[in-house]
Amino acid sequence: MVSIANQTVLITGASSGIGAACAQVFAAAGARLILTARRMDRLETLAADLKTRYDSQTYLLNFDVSNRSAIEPALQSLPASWQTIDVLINNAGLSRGLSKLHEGEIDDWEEMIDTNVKGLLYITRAVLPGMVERGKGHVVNIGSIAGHYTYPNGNVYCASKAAVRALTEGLKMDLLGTPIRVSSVDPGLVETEFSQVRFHGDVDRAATVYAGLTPLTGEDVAEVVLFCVTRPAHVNVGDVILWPTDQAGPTLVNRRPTT
Ligand code: NDP
Ligand code: 8X3
Repeated sequence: MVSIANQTVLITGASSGIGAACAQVFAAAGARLILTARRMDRLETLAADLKTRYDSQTYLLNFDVSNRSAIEPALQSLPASWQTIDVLINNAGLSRGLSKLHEGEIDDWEEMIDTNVKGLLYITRAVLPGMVERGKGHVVNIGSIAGHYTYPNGNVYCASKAAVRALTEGLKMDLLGTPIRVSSVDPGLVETEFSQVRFHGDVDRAATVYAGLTPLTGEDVAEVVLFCVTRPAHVNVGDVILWPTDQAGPTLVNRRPTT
């Protein structure tokens, strides 16, 4: 295992769920963290917690990953001591809606594609040249089982994660001959705010997604991300599919009766 201590790790979507768990796990391992999201109050609370627990150094950036013109200025605003990014965790993402394509909300599609695909591209395009120039870096994309297996009514979300899978593969090819590594961690059901966002704030409907089964936690995913980036330099973990034990397919889950 190679140490991540004092390496600079940029995590998108660190205000919740898997991204916030990555912040915790990487802070515990001694990394310096650039945390990004739209909800700055969440990031501030998280950074204070990381300072108390681990005496972590953090730098917060407030931008929408789908706002192309916001990303370069945000990264350029980093102080010199934060400009060298060693690890980029492309985590920010969301699903909106779960409906047949011919009944889908086009605004929902736009938001998913703009965030999950275009946002990931924008931030990668901004961060990666520095890694290539320095001959050091690792990009970890948070994909999904949805990028491997399409499920009914998942159409556009699944397509966005299939795009992430293609981009991970393409990036690895384009970076061949450089020491830059590219990984994808692709979980099944993880209990976060994901389903609340998918169902536009319907907390009760979101809870039914995880009812009677034991889903993954954000920390389960974060530990695999840490595993990927702490392998020796000659080892590139390409793609990890991470299932809850209670899940064997996107719609094939083991639910115990709830009373
Ligand atoms: P959460 O809703 O808990 O967290 C999503 C994070 O993404 C938040 O921090 C949110 O921050 C950020 N985000 C969303 N849209 C934007 C945007 N336009 N600009 C900047 N940040 C944004 O969900 P998860 O933690 O579950 O999701 C994280 C990733 O994991 C996503 O890519 C998701 O697709 C993927 N995933 C999730 C699974 C699950 O079952 N939960 C399974 C497989 C993959 P803010 O709103 O403050 O901007
Ligand atoms: C999130 C997991 O199965 O809800 O990517 O699409 S799933």
